[in-house]
Amino acid sequence: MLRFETAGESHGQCLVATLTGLPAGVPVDLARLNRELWRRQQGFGRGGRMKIETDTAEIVAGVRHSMTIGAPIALLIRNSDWENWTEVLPVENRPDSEAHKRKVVRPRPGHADLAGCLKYNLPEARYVLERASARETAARVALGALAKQYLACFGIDVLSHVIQVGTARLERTATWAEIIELSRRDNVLLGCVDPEAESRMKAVVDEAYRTGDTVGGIFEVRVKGVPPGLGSHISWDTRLDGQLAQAIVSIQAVKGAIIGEADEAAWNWGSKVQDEIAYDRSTRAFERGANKAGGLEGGITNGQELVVKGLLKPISTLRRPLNSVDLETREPSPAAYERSDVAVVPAAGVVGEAMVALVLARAMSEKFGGDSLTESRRNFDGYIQQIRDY
Ligand code: EPS
Repeated sequence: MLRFETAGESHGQCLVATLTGLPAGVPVDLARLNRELWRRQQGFGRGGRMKIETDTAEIVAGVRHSMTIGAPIALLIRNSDWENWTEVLPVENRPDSEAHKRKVVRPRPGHADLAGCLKYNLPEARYVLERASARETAARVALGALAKQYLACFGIDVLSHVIQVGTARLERTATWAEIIELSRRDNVLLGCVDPEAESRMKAVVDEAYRTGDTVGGIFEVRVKGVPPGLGSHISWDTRLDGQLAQAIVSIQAVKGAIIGEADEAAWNWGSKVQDEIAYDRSTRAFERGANKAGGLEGGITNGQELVVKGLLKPISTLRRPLNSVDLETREPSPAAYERSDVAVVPAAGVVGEAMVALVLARAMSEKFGGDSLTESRRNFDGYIQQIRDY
């Protein structure tokens, strides 16, 4: 079983992450991994922090000669900003520590600040926000890049694009070719395939900058080459749609996930939202006229493209702060403002890709097993033949 874990705080020394369960022999391309980290840092609406960081991963275990060896993979991503925080967040307490603390005593509505203070019995929110921060998603993207490289061995590709920022929406379906082209760009504005829609999205972010506000949106993750039969209808926790929804909603600021066109299906007639089944005798393949289900039926992949959307609420740190309460005086007080992002939808899409890739990689390793890639591929090829012969 594939397992992963991350550790690290936003202004600590580094982020660290481990991934256990990949078979030996998976090719690992560090430049490709770092390109994913770069993609996560892009987009109009990111704050000053992204000018400080140039995220790069150091793999310290589990990969040798550009190949997995079957052992746990461990990696770290250093925080360049750490040099500005060594006195604020030292590991060992010092006599002068109190003077250097940067306390956050006016919790931000919508952030983990207050709930985290209550739960962990902390007098102020610094330690809470350090870990709640979306900085952690850099570690997820690094692990997701490894999962993507494993999936690529089976012809599976995971990508994303932005379909909405605030009220500005892409009003058509993006083609796979457009999404590939988008992923190769060296200039990322808002991660939308359509220039006209993207300029409307930019106008919304401009307005947020002007008014001291923030804005959310919707990203869509698409996966090509998924075989039928990943996940299972047999139990609530084996359903792949549920696993994907959890993975997507676990991303900081993401509050909803949509599988396929579920948002349209919810108000439509049953006769209008299912993908009818046909059979081509010459290719011996089942076919669908559409993919409204987003490639999942009964919690099982059906061989169609996988489509999952993430709904991102606006970032909760506002330059024009909302009402809050001072934790020390208990008096009404505007919420704290720390340097922050204004819009992060394209970056969240890249994190969404990583989370989907990790869930799919786990489902693939569960179904096809194998201690080496050769063994996994043999099992995979045998299963694909079984599907062809069905
Ligand atoms: C974040 C606040 C900002 C973001 C950060 C998430 O960081 P800082 O407080 O250092 O300006 O830039 O995101 C990242 C650092 C990142 O790598 O995505 C927050 O409070 O969640």
